[in-house]
Amino acid sequence: MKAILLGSKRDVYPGLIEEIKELSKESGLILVAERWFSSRPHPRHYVPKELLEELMEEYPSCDAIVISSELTVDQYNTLSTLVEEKIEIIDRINLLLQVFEKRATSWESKIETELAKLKYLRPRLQASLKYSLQKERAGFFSTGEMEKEELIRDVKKRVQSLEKKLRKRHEVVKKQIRQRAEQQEIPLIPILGFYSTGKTTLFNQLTGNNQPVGEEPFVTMAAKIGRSTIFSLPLDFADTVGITLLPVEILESFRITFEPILYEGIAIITLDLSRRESRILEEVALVKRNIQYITGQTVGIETQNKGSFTLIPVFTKADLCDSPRKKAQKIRSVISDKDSTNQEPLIFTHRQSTAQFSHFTTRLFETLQPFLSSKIVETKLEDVSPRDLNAFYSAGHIEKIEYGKNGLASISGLFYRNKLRKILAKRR
Ligand SMILES: Nc1nc2c(ncn2[C@@H]2O[C@H](COP(=O)(O)OP(=O)(O)OP(=O)(O)O)[C@@H](O)[C@H]2O)c(=O)[nH]1
Ligand SMILES: [Mg+2]
Repeated sequence: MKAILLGSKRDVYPGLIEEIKELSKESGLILVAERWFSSRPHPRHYVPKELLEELMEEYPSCDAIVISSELTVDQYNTLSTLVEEKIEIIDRINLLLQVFEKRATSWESKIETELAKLKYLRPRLQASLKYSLQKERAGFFSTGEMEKEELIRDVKKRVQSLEKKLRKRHEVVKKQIRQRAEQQEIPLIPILGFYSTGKTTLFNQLTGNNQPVGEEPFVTMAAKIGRSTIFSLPLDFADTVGITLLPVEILESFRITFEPILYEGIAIITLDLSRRESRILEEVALVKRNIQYITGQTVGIETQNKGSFTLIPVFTKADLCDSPRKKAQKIRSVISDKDSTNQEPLIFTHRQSTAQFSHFTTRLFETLQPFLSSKIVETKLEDVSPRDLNAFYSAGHIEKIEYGKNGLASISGLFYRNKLRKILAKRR
């Protein structure tokens, strides 16, 4: 399908022009032209009328118009009328939902996508009914209107039923994940970020998983938890669905994907160094906004303020960038809420040498450790009987062990606080 991409330079989302192009490609649209007009979007038809007429003349065989932002219901309807409904009008949200639909394979992601689609459709249907009713004499319904009324009622019912299903599932998932956390006492660190920023690639490498990766947007459509045993202590990570700008009511449909795994108050955010700096900064702002919406917590980058959600930036795809360290340092100095950021940024590349990867994981652990201090304790214990040693090994990482003349050991290392507490209680 041939399409023209249209947007206002004054619209709030200028850094992610690449995103709309990637999504268009993913939806099978061939962009034959793009125009960025400098006026504000028109309140009734978004695109200036003259520009629209000019383009219709220039590209008579075009099948669709892609609008880089979300259209209001009124803008959508007026614009459709202006092109005499011969050309499909696709706004950014519609485009995103098309991609989600293509990607959704699990029960959960299918339900989430259908709900999001219906929520997008409902006000548009209502507006379209109102519009047709205005043209009719009051009190008279033609068959078309009756059908529309019925359709709106059906959509409402379906939305309610899907919401109920998701709420139930949400409760189950949340309970399962919390139980898992309580039993295992190992922190869960989600890897968040925009689509195609290398979340799954990082997750696979940290946990030894083999989840699908790919250049296309939204390859991952459901969260996946995996354990990493390459650090001093075992750590759990969660691969997640890419984040992007979504209107709140649509974001709500995807709550179940994120909310149950965001309980630790800390996450990694992957930032693709091959993207433009302005795009990366916008991605950071949007990820922060989404987490804030979902968790109700304020979100900071590398902050240690109590009660606030912390994001640890990991810069990815360094091999696709000329001076990755310089770029990462610059971005970090803008986004970080930490007082001093003299440490080097965390940089990850998929084909790092073993030594580079080991350096990365050491640095990652050092960065995460202070945030997990309520769970991890560094301690030294005297007079440990050799028969208790196994229990200590399973509670953490013994760095040093020394035997005294009495046959008892003194050990020091890093331990999970709760596990240690349980062992010590048994010894008493
Ligand atoms: N050159 C290069 N490519 C990378 C690197 N890391 C990931 N990629 C590629 O980037 C693409 C996206 O990687 P993914 O790990 O699937 O990204 P994601 O963030 O999980 O993407 P979604 O699941 O779609 O949200 C894939 O084609 C990867 O092979 C890297 O360090 N260097
Ligand atoms: Mg992925």
